[in-house]
Amino acid sequence: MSDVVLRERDGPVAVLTLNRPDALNALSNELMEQLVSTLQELDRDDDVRCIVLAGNDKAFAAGADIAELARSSAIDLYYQRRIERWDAIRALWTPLVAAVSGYCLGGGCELALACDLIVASESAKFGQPETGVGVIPGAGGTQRLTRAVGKSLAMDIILSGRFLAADEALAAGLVARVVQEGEWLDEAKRLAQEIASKAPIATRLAKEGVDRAYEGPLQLGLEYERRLLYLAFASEDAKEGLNAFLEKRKPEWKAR
Ligand code: DAK
Repeated sequence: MSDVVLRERDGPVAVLTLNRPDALNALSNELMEQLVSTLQELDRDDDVRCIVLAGNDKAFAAGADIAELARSSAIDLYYQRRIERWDAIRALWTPLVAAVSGYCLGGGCELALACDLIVASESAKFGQPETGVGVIPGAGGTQRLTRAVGKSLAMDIILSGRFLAADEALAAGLVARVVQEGEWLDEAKRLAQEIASKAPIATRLAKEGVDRAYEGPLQLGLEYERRLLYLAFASEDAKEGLNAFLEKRKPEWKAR
């Protein structure tokens, strides 16, 4: 594969690293295509139980590639099927941890928000500065950011273009964990291994349940959750997990 997305594997955890450091990992069409096809390939591999998506110390990603946007028409973007790629990320079964250091802006912030949770360095800066270049957040930013941090702060970030520091992002509920500079990737990998060690089917169903809470009204979410619970309860892994606890041993997951 091209080197704009690097890939490594540590047991059940895959780590993908965005690799356009000279452009602060701006999300070019090529990068997004590679990223989504790699994610889909990993998602089909039952042995991959969690994926970490990382940038580098200076940037997770500073947004869509502005040079590319500047020379594209709306119809070009439409034909490039850009929106479908974002839908494909939303459809992944495998839990996705964003590991963020430095700039996480525009489409980069939307990409982190499309992951299941964010681990951030103290140096991380989140923002949706699109109106500063004449566009708006178009890959879920007006929706996901608003749900994550509430209307007032989302309006502030989106309309003023100001960057949110990591501690503010933590207080607002945008990120799950903030760690010291230099620790962000290790922490994300540790967390991914922890997620990967849990019962696979239950993990997938729990993720789906949280997504429903995030995406729809409460009553529908509660009904959805009940169905997910019965499905999880019917798995062999549920019997194994419950019995292992009672027998004071480590469970052996079969993903059945
Ligand atoms: N695109 C392309 N190149 C970028 C870039 C970007 N978003 N951000 C930075 N770069 C490049 C710079 O041009 C520079 O390249 P050289 O001049 O060295 O060749 C290099 O990265 C280093 O950047 P700076 O020299 O600017 O570095 P500084 O430390 O001075 O400033 C900065 C860092 C992050 C504050 C600054 O680079 C900046 O403001 N960047 C732009 C941030 C921004 O406005 N992002 C929002 C872009 S709009 C869509 C879905 C999503 C979107 C669109 C469509 N569809 C589904 C259709 C999303 C839109 C956006 O994200």
